[in-house]
Amino acid sequence: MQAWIEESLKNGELFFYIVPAVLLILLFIVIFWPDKKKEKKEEEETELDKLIKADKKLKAEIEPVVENTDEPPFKEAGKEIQLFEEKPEPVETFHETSLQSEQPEPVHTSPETSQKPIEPEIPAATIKSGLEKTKKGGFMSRLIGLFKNSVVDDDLIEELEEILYTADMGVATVSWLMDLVNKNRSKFTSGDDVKQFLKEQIRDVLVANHKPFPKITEKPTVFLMVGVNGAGKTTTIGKLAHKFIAQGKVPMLAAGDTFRAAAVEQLKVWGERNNCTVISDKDGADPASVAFNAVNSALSKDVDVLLVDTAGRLQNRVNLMEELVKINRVIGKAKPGAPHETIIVIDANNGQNALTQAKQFSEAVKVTGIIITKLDGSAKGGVIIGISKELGLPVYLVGVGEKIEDLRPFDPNEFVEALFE
Ligand SMILES: Nc1nc2c(ncn2[C@@H]2O[C@H](COP(=O)(O)OP(=O)(O)OP(=O)(O)O)[C@@H](O)[C@H]2O)c(=O)[nH]1
Ligand SMILES: [Mg+2]
Repeated sequence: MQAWIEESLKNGELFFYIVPAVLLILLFIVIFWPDKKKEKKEEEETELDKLIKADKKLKAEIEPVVENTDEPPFKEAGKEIQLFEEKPEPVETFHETSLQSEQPEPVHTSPETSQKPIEPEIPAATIKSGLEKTKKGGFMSRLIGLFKNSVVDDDLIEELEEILYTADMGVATVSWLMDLVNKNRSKFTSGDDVKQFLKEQIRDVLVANHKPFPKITEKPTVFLMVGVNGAGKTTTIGKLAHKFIAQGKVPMLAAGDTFRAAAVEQLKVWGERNNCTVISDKDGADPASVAFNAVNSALSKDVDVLLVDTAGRLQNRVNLMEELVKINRVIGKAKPGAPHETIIVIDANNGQNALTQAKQFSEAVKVTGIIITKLDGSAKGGVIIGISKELGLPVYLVGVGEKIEDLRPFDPNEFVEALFE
């Protein structure tokens, strides 16, 4: 070997052939030696590509479901959470392990989905919002159209009468209004004059019969709530208790509806919501005795207002109306002068039947005022005009929704302005 090296050195082969050949081989080795790190990185990238594709596929499956919903946006957020909870494993591992740095779109940490859905601020219902249906779908939309006429002719007067008969005011109130219109016809030069005239007549009759909701003068002031089935008596009691508490008063509730199995429970729920005492007995107990015990209990405690619930009853059921007379009498025995107010609760949807209800309940017990419920769900807001005109009873409050705060004082001016706006 040594001899060969010496020989090569001498004849110059070592530098011309052998050394360059060795260097060349080394160069090849350096170039083509497998790069483990690079290979590993490439493998990771391929894995990442797979995961990104999987992510896109998953989103494509989810998004159409969310877009198609008619729910408001806060519910969509809720739905997103629901959907991801329904497919927990693949989604969670996927986002936690591989996509966090590449695609910062984590499902569980995004502001829309990681927090609980935020309830949008729903503005409190008002008489105006409660009249929406009466205005859009009821008689008022037709009346407003009629008032746009520039000429007051026989056709207009005829149509006016026809529309008023559909307004749930009752025949007597329509006749009274039409008499006034006919007497003053020469004064009207346009449909708008008729509108202003009608508006003022209605305002006058509502204002004349108006009384604000009574003040608490005695301890306990007793309110007896009456009305047909499903009118909203129990719900209104819950809303009233809430109002009294807001005024710093102490209310007590009496479960005088012992007829319907779930009625006592329903009142107890309102009692819990308002954190106030509910006096009750077992189902089927005598409602008059419940009312009697409740008044005595309210007298012995520092209670400002006792709200007595009663079972819904049809005004033409004689025995049920007699039961109401008994409840009324027994309350008076427990506290002379009570009940201070007997309020008939009327569902606005009953339309003209509300007049019959109010009349017949008034014949059995001395009704002192009216609460109209469900104005928000009814196109028959005109019933308030008929009740006021025919019965001369004050409409104290109006229910404009199912929530605890959806009970508004009835303001005749606010009502008329909202109706004719
Ligand atoms: N939209 C709307 N719903 C109301 C209003 N007042 C009551 N309700 C609903 O009307 C339904 C009947 O209400 P209740 O309070 O149970 O009626 P009730 O007169 O006590 O019924 P009975 O005890 O069966 O005679 C419930 O679903 C209430 O949520 C209101 O002002 N607006
Ligand atoms: Mg009830």
